[in-house]
Amino acid sequence: MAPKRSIAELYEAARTGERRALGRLLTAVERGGATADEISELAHPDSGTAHIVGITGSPGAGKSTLVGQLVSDLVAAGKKPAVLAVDPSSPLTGGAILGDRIRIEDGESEAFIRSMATRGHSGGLALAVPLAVRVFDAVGYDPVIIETVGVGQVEVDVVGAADTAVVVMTPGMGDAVQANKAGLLEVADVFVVNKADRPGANDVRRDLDLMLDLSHMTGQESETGYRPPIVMASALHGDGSADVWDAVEAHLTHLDDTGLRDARRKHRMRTEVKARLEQAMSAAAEQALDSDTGAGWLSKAERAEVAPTRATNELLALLLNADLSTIQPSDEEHS
Ligand SMILES: Nc1nc2c(ncn2[C@@H]2O[C@H](COP(=O)(O)OP(=O)(O)OP(=O)(O)O)[C@@H](O)[C@H]2O)c(=O)[nH]1
Ligand SMILES: [Mg+2]
Repeated sequence: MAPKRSIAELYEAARTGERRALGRLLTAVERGGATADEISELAHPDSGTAHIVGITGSPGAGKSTLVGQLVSDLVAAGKKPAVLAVDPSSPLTGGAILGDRIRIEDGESEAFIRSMATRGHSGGLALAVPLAVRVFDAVGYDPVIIETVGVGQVEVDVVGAADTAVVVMTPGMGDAVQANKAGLLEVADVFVVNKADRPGANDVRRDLDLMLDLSHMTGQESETGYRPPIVMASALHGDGSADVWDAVEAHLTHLDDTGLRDARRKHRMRTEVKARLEQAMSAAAEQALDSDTGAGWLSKAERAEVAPTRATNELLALLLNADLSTIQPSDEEHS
């Protein structure tokens, strides 16, 4: 058996195109902890060029079908796309893997498709997705496509932090209204009305157009003159994917022309560091509570000798004086 390779060795192998090494790095990214941090240190200097595209929309909207089509088109055009299909581990689906429906033809080995499970903790997603994207970028994949169901705030954040956010809708069920409620209207750079082979597709388009008219004065259109296009598609039948990608590329051109791509990068960095900070702070809070001092303040509060506010402030003072670098995420965060 070959000796176990170090993270640095795996990274170098992934850089030269070894898919198995890349797969192992991504598994480590998913687990988080110190190994994931090491991967981040290695990959960061090599990353920053890939076009990051988020694709979201309600369950079953046809995201994976569309992504599969886009990947075929991109590979045919000589590109090296990567796809990260984020699995929200929904109790409803029993954590069924979203990426399963992304079908890749034989010979399309230039593409790399990966499903990422979050194992029930939303903090993991906020940390693992940006790092996985960074790894894909660093080892030479471009574009990097993230597929996620647009249900929770974390998913909206993930997609909103992409260079280009694509929101997929379908006829019926008031999708446009739902997307508006979920906050997807603000983050969308391109709208796709998929399943345009079904009745009602034009109604969705009209609803969306109206909503864009209404948000016109406050949204990005008034600031930059960019109005998210609405692209009709029937991904299952191979229709519209080329138009979708044209719109995605036009958006990237818009970002470059206006200097907004840098703003997206900054926003992305802030979102990632904030998520890391929040996770570190939460781990630190647990540690403080488990310490002797923490137990002391807790029992004082229980005996009504101090109010919980006082106990909190005392522990907070302790935390802010502590060396945060010595605080490691607790084990259950990563198991
Ligand atoms: N009629 C029609 N059906 C489609 C179209 N695109 C996808 N579908 C079907 O819709 C169903 C869901 O497609 P997926 O691509 O898995 O949808 P998804 O948004 O990735 O689903 P989740 O990842 O589970 O949220 C499948 O049965 C597809 O065959 C389309 O353009 N027209
Ligand atoms: Mg899917």
